[in-house]
Amino acid sequence: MTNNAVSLLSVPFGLGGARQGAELGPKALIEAGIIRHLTKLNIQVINEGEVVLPPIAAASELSAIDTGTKQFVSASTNLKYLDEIIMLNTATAERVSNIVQQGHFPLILGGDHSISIGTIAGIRRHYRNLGVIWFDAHGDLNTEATSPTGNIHGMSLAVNLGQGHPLLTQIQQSAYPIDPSKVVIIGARSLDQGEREYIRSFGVTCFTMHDIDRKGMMRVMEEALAIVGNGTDGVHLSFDIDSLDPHEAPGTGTPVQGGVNYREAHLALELMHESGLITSAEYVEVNPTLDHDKRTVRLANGLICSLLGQTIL
Ligand code: 4U7
Ligand code: MN
Ligand code: MN
Ligand code: MN
Repeated sequence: MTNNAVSLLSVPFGLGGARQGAELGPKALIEAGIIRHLTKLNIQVINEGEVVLPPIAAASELSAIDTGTKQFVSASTNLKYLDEIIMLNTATAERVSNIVQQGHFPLILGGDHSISIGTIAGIRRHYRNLGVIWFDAHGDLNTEATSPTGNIHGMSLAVNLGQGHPLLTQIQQSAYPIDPSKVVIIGARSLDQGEREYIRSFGVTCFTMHDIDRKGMMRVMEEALAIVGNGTDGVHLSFDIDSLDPHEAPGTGTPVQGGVNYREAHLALELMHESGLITSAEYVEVNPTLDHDKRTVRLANGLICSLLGQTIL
C-alpha cells in the first residue's frame, strides 16, 4: 500500500440488489466509527465522500411511470435499473481511478454488489494483470441470459470478466482485461446453473463452503493467495458480507445459510493483510434496515480493520 493513506469512497446505491436498504450501508459503517478505528491503526484516512447518481437517472423510473414508457436504454431488456447502474458505475470508475492515480489505497463502501462494475473498471485502468478475490455466498456470474431475477448485483463478476449486456461491459472499455484464471471466489454456496457452467468453462477458481469445510480457511487462503499473487501486479478484494453465515451477518439482502463464521472471516482477512498483495478493496451488501442489533455493521467494520492490519495482540 502506497504511503499508508486510505481513500474512503462511499457508494450509497441499492438498485442493483434484490431489496431496498443496501444504499444505507456506507453511512451506517461510518457512523459506527470506521474512520476512527482505522485512524487508531495509524492509517491516514481521506474521506472522499459519496458517488451519487446524477439526478436525471434517478428521475428515469418516475418518468417511466408518468409517461407509461421507459425513455432509456433498459426499455429493451429484463435487466433491472440498467440505466441507473450504467450512470452510477461510469461515475464510480472515474472516482476510483483518480484515487489509484494519487497512490492511495481505495477502500469502497457499498452499496449492493453491482457497484463493483465501476470500482473494478476504475482500478483496471492502472493494473495490467489484476487478480481478484471475490468473497461471496454467490458467484455473481449471471448474465441477462442466465439470471433468474434480473438483479444486476448477481451479474457483476461476469461483467468484470467481459460477459453480459454490452452497455455494462462497455464501462470496462479502455481498461486492461482480467484473466479469469486470476479470479478466485471464496465462500460460495448458492450458484445458479449458468454460473456453474461459466466457472468450469472459463477457469475461474471457486472455493465453495465444501472446500472450506474440508481444507480449513487457512489452507484455502494459502491456495487462493498463491493464485491471485502469481504474475499479477495488484489484487482487488471484493467482499460481500453475505459470505458470512446469516447468524453472524443477518443484515444483508440475500442471506444463505451455511456460511463462513466470525473467526474464519477474520482469519481470511488477516492472512490477506499479511500477504501484502491486496491493493484495493470494497465491502458490499450490508443492509442496515435488516440489521436490528447492528451486528452486521460492527462485523463489517471489524473485517475492514483486519484487512488493514489490526491484530489481536
Ligand atoms: B450478491 C442470484 F438468483 N444468483 O442472480 C441472482 F440467487 O451480490 C442472487 O452476491 C445474486 O448478493 C446475489 O439474482 C447477488 C439469485
Ligand atoms: Mn455478491
Ligand atoms: Mn452474495
Ligand atoms: Mn446480496
